[in-house]
Amino acid sequence: PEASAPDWPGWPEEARERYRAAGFWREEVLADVLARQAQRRPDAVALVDGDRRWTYAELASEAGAVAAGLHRRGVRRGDRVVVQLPNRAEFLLLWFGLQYLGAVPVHAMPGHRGHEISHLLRTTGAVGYAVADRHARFDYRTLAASVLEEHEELRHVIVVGDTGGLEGAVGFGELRADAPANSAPAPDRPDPGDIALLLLSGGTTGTPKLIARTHQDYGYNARAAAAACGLTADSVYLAALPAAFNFTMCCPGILGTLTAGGTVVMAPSPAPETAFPLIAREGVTVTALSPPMVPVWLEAYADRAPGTAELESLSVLQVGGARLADDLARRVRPTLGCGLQQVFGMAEGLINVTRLDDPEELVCTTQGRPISPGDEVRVVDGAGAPVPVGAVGELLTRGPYTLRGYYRSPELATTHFTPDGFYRTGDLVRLRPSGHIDVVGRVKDQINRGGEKIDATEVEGQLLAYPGVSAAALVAAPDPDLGERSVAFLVCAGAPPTVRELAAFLRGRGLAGYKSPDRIEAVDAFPLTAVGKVDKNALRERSR
Ligand code: J2J
Repeated sequence: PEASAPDWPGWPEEARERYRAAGFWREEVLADVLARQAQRRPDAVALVDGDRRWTYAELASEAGAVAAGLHRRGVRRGDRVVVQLPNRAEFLLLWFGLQYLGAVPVHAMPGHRGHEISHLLRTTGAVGYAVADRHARFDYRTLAASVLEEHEELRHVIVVGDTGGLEGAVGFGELRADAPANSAPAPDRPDPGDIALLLLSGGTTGTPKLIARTHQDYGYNARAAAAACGLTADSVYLAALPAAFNFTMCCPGILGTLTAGGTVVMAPSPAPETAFPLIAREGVTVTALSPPMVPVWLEAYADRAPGTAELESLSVLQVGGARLADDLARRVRPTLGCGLQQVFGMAEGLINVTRLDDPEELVCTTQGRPISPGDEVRVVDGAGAPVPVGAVGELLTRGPYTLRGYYRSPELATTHFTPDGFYRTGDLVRLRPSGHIDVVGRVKDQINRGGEKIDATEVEGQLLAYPGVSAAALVAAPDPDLGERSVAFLVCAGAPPTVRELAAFLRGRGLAGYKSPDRIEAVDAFPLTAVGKVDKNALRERSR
């Protein structure tokens, strides 16, 4: 019997019974996914990183060794560990090591800095923080050193690579070597209804919100997404977007591929120079990109000498995270020679995908339909009343892998959820008669910068700290490459800062770089709506 932890509202008993009876939820934890494959296909390749490879048996044994090392250092079931690692094998070795212990990875993005990491540590009370030594010209050890000082509960800093003498840090290799052979700790098995991982939401309330995903809901998400994407034991998935992203992790991504018994290949970057040779060498069959990379891939492949067949093995290119333009969508199959699958998902749960056998017109112009028969979707007007099929409204959803409330944020229960448990996505959509969804806009105060979500309120709070700035509003402006870029409207005494000055200032405050405004517009005052709020629609018009 899974008692719903006080940290987050789980599903009501009636729904839990329904999801179990329908077979959506199983009496399984995420560690079982790997353990089962290690039994069934011990010698099949599970994971590839550069020249390093792990069979399922090896991956399971490594995860056990990592679990043992963590256990010896005092990490226990239910403990939270913030994981901020690039796409390297260690991401998965640590992730499954934590799963083997029943400990909870908290997914941070590579671009996060002190502001975001401190928030994650504070909100979750994490005992551990895992980083790479250096990645993408940034030294994560300096970040680790600064948060170590501020967070008392943080006892373990794990560094993949060289600890650089950072006090209190343990090297990933050392952690693993600590464990004598066959010393996996006695299983302290979590309940399938327990939290298996914590994901960060795009957020629209001023501080990033966390999403608790349980073993049974995330395990189902992986299975349902793998089925909708046609994954099998022959599938080879290239993890090109950050592994910590819910899309890359589970839709179907890494976990879906392992669920199907396939192979996961870690790509350090989605750039064609890196990804194309990996696809050719490893026989990659499926990968996922965010929309800004699509024209980059199309152009790079069109420029290849005639007859190159680097992408020959690729059968599906998934694209999601932001709206893909129809004309780009139409060029995927003719240029890359593979199928397109649009993915409209969210860390909160609901995943929509176009099916591989959908008519080309739907594949190129819609963002898919829900992956599970248990997904319920409603499209409503501003007053919460359903709109007719074909009309635009806000998408509401509930289902077997969609949250019922944020982690440690009871105050968001009424703003982000309906009384009957539907999550308000903040997305404006139109439903086709086939059930396919067109994403046409949003009501949430967010900028979607090529798939990276920026919470306007959070950044505005930071902008107000800039000397002389008395009011700030961040809005999205259309951008040919990223879809959207951020524009900061500032009311300031004296000359406004330049983009670079502001970026340096925000970096100094520990804010992730992608949240820095792309453009600055100084104004004397903001246009106001009839009720006296900043008229962001008017600002958006002005930013075009
Ligand atoms: C338009 N907007 C989209 C799309 C997401 C799979 C894929 C993406 C995410 C993700 C994810 C969109 N067209 N195809 O978690 O598992 C916008 C919507 C949505 C928000 C969620 C996955 N795909 N979006 O992007 O939690 O506004 O998840 O509500 O980062 O991205 O953002 P996030």
